[in-house]
Amino acid sequence: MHSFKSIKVIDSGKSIILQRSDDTYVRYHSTWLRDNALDEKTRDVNSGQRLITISDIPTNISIKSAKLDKAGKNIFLTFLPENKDVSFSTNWLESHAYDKKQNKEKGWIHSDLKVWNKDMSKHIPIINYKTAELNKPQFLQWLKSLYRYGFAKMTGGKIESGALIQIADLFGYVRETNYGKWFEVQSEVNAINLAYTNLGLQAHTDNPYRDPVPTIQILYCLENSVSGGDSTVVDGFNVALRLKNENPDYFNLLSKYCARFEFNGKSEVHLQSRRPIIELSPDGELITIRFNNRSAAPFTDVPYEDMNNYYKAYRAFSDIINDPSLAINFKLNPGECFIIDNTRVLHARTAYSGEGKRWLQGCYVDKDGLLSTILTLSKKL
Ligand code: NM2
Ligand code: OGA
Ligand code: ZN
Repeated sequence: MHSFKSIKVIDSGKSIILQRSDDTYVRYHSTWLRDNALDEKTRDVNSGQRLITISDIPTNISIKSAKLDKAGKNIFLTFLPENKDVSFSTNWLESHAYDKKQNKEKGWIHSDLKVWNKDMSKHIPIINYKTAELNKPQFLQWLKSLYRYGFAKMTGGKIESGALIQIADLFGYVRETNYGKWFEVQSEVNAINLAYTNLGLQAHTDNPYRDPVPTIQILYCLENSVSGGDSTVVDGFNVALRLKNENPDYFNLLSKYCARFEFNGKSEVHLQSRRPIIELSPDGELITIRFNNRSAAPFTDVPYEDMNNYYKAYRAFSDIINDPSLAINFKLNPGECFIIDNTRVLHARTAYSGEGKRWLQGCYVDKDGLLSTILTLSKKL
């Protein structure tokens, strides 16, 4: 619960300044406040959506008066030239404050996320399918962990084809691609993708050649009686942070230039993308890792002068990805699956052969649905 001690109009009505109980200050602009007014002429009561456009706000807008209630819990503003009264709660203002130090360091990560290494092997977020269905508080905790670590496991699923879709339906919506609503990960003759062979696969993110890239991936085991075929997951954000720590120039090269990715199989599909291996938002947030040796296209967006170092950086990134101290290893059993944030966590498998069969199914799910489920479930519980 926040409260303010004082309020003042400053800058000829173009802003207000509020004094907090700890004597720090926070400012807001008149245009920003008017744009974000919460009254029913500005925000539709049913949808919560904004009814006005930015063009509707007078360019000469200013704040005529600003008052604070006794408890310091609400503020009351009058805007000119509309002569419009608007109020805001202190809590709303604090949770939307922008008058603060901006994070300028490249490669920061959201405070809800936690990077991990091999040590997480002992506390992998794991839930039983039935529990996930029936115990919503436990399910919510598990979803939050999936978001926080970009990795979680589920056990006790049905050993039947398509069971993974029931898991996807628990928290989101399947993203259908040319590989289908879900795909069979099995060794095939004349495989259209190396994933459909018995070869080992270096840790990678899926489908970097797709735009937008698939966000959540479920890999579900129906049979795994071969020798080999073990799974590995690696936190790509941790890899990127370690690269930055060891060699900031390498980190910069991989985030500054676009790589290219391509899938041009014999089937009727030709996918291409142009994105950095380490993608940062304009304000430096680490947002997406794209890494897949099988689908990297020739890099043509790195200047000649930087290509040597770019390759050194690419190799250094790969070496960290291969470092066993960052990896969690396990063998999936029938009815088990793992779920990863494909924009962050890489996955690998060892080669397999011999007697028996290995049959996984995979699908992609949109991450916005996961976040939405976390928020709505949190409100409900
Ligand atoms: N599969 C399994 O991104 C990739 O090409 C990895 C994806 C074919 C959907 C394999
Ligand atoms: C994939 C993949 C891993 C496995 O299908 O994308 O990486 O364990 N498979 O077969
Ligand atoms: Zn894969």
